[in-house]
Amino acid sequence: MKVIEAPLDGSGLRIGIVAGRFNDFVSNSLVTGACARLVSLGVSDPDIHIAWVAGAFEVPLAARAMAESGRYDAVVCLGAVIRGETPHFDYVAGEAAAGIMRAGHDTGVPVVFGVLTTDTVEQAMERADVDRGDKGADCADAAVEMVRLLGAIQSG
Ligand code: INI
Repeated sequence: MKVIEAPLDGSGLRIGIVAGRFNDFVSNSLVTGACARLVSLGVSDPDIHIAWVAGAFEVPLAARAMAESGRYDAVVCLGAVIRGETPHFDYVAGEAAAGIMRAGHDTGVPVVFGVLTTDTVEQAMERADVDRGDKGADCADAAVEMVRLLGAIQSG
């Protein structure tokens, strides 16, 4: 038996981040946590590019464009869809999740899902806060791990 190693080593990687401005008080925390973790994993700051879009609904298209560009090893998608604030929560959240997954599957580039879907603002803040849930950092870990895992699988 062999476990395929996927070290959390971000050195030399170029990472795209797509973030939704809607509920930007949440997205800002997610972006802060993701960038801090990427740098601590060895990604150099100039190799992290952030694209802001209007909201979660727009995230998949920008993520796909980044993935297709060939300029990024992985794309981290961040945002917050909060049920209390919208009757079309299910459409926005569902389309964002499906589109983000498709962007990754269609391009072969890891595209990580960090769009929070919560019932309340408090839940979203708790998950995004760098001193509590730090979901942005989790997504940074997932992105680097997936790049290294796919590389290890491909190289045998
Ligand atoms: N976008 C979000 O990212 N989060 C939300 O909670 C949200 N709500 O509440 O509607 C939201 N809507 C905007 C949507 O993502 C698009 O930007 C907009 O519909 C324009 O296409």
